[in-house]
Amino acid sequence: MNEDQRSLLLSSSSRFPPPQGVRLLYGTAGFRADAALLGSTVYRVGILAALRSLKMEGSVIGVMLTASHNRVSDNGVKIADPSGGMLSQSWEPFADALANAPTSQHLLQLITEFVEKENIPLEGVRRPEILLGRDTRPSGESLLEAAKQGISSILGAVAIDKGIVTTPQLHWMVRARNQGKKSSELDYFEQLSSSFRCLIDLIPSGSKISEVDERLVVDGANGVGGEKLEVLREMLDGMVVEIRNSGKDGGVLNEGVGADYVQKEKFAPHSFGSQDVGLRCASLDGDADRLVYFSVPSKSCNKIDLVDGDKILSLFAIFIKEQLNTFSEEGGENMSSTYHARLGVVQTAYANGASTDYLKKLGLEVVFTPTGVKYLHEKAAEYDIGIYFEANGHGTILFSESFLCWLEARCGEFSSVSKGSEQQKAALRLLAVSKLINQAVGDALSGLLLVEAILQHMGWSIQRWSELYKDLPSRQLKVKVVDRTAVITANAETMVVRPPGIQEAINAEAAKYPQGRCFIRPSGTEDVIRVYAEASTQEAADSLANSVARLVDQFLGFGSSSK
Ligand code: 16G
Ligand code: MG
Repeated sequence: MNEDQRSLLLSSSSRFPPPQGVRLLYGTAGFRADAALLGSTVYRVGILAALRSLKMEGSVIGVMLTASHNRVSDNGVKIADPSGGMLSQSWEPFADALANAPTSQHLLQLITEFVEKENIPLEGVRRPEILLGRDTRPSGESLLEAAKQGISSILGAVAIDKGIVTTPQLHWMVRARNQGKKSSELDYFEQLSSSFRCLIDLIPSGSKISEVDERLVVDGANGVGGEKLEVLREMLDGMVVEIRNSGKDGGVLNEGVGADYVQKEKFAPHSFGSQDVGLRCASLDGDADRLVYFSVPSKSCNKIDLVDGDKILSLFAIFIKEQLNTFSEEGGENMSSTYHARLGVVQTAYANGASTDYLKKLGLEVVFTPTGVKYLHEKAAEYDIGIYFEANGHGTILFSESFLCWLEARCGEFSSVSKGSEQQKAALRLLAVSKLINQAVGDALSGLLLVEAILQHMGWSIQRWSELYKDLPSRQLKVKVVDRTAVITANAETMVVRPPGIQEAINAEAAKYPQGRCFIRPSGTEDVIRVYAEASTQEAADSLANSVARLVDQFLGFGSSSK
């Protein structure tokens, strides 16, 4: 590292001293904390992003300022790699070390060692480029400044501010830019709206939905998703969408609103209620990378019928499978080449057991990974079509390059020999899905449009969709413990290997209840252990969750060390 670079780093970092007595971790999806603590972390992430760009031969890297569904006083920062996916896990320890370096000297030493170890061409010819995005949090603006300072403390690095965007928009832009494709926000909206239109135009003529089902009401969590959906709505003629909680009417981000609230509490969000009985409703989270649907079944209470990520996954899987089946039906063998597309479904331990049974009965290959998009995404990318969803509503569908090439070729072939055939329509639909659904990360806006297109295609109401299977009752709890890192899990978080003895105790509890299933895991975003239980009745699920929470407290709680 040359002298100019050293002194630049030393002088700029002295303006962003780290907070005292706080240890910040990159966690499941980036750093998250009270916004007041994050200035130095965001500045340092700016440095890391510039180094990552240099390491990746000048590819564009993304930095997103958001704390998703957390309260408005929090904020966070995460990094998008050149593919648009999450930062490579191999760099996470460096991110942790960087965030926690106590002084500018320590910081400089860490960077120098890392640059050497990773062979990062600091004085090369490349100009690292970083796309910056932020959600609607008031702290976003000053943290943006910190990120810019971090980026410009690597000589030659350039920050490009994309303003207020959803998390998936930023990931999409990074991916598109690195692929040499059009990558502006308008391009994003145009791609979504034109592929949606294509799916609608290909709806079989017999499919009809009733008038009441034409209307969709969306809860924008008082975050960035609502305002972006308003723009998108202008480009979608014929879609009736009402947007509430768009943040304009004084509502607070994520307070009693949003996908996380709706999914965990199973209550209608603020400004939804008895006037909405029977309507199809959807809820986004604060940065619009999660989507759940719901309906209000009766006027008498605020309880909802939740249609979660598992059911979105099931809807997508049915539709994709229907299209793939068309290729093997009569006439399909006339194609010049066949392609046995591998379709896979990826879930986590939080997936409702009823959804997994349902998907397996459809004949689908279902695999499990630990919680966190980076794990699900990586697994889904192993298939020609990999559909992944967390129950909380984060998910997407990934298409392999080779399958897309095959589809493109088939479309060309069909248009000369069997124009208008079912096979051609199926190929066109799958291509449209691959353009509509975000290939970089789960995206509530593109997911919403795909759900809407498929429901119209099937002629289904939300009630018909919800009845695909009946969720097993479940309960989630969290328990404060002395040290959550003492819990080590295995088998996609379905069993605990440490501390010894606790898994046997959990098994013994679960065995007491019909269809009882329970697991615990350390949260990656909060300092707690999470407990998930499901069983054949709500009372049983509650009771199982409570007894396992007590076990967690006995083994790991504040009284545990003296026992
Ligand atoms: C983050 C993850 C989400 C996961 C959640 C779990 C990403 C982009 N987001 O929000 O996938 O479900 O954390 O939180 O990876 P927890 O570890 O606190 O339960
Ligand atoms: Mg989110």
